[in-house]
Amino acid sequence: MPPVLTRGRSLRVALLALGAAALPSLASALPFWLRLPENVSTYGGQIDGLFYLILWITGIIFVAVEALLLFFLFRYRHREGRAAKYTHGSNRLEVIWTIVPAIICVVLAMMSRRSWAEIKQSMPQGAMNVEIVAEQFAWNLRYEGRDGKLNTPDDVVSLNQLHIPVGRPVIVSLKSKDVIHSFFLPEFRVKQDAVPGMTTRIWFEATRVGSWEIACAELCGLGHYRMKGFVTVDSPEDFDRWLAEQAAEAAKEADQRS
Ligand SMILES: [Cu+2]
Repeated sequence: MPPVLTRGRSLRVALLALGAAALPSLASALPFWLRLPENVSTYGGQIDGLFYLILWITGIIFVAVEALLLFFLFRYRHREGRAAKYTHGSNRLEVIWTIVPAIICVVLAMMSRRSWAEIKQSMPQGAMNVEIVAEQFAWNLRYEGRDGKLNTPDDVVSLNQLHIPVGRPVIVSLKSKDVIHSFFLPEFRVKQDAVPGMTTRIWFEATRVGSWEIACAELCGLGHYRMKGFVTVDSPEDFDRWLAEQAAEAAKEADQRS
């Protein structure tokens, strides 16, 4: 027996199909200065689709409202001998412009819910773990060493240099030593506050090799502008080599000290 399509289900399927068909074309119709930066994250496309959809809806409403405002300013300008008329307004119009935005908000919430659950509420399997501690004005990074566990003697630490392998999810445990910072990777569509006294977990996965910037997106003090790091996405072999080099260097330094 074919699956029964209830009314709610058909509506959802129709909305998703409409969204899937319309979203890719939304970005290409925008001028370059309204487009988002390059996307190198597996879930970036979903987020961009929602952003562009909201931008189009609010953009069209903004232009229509401003055009009407100008039209009415001109149409009902002062003229000698024309008296103002008092009106109670229109109940029907008020119901329409209350219900239409409410429906738009509910549809957007339904469309965002799935992405939110996927990105924020569950962590991927087989991910690499990195601990990042923000402080005024730097990013302290800690990688799991050969044992695949964090906070053991073979951990590798680095300052402001985040290296990750391409095609493997990374889970970041984010902390702060002093004030609230915000870990921002624009090209990965990642932005998360680092709050003193708590650990926040986020994940992302790179789709291509390259180098981009880590920014702090929270005004965290006088040196906020120079709280900058770099994220380098390596091939898995290059990443393993980099991690081994860092571990060897740390071991040499420890030897020299003792
Ligand atoms: Cu900061």
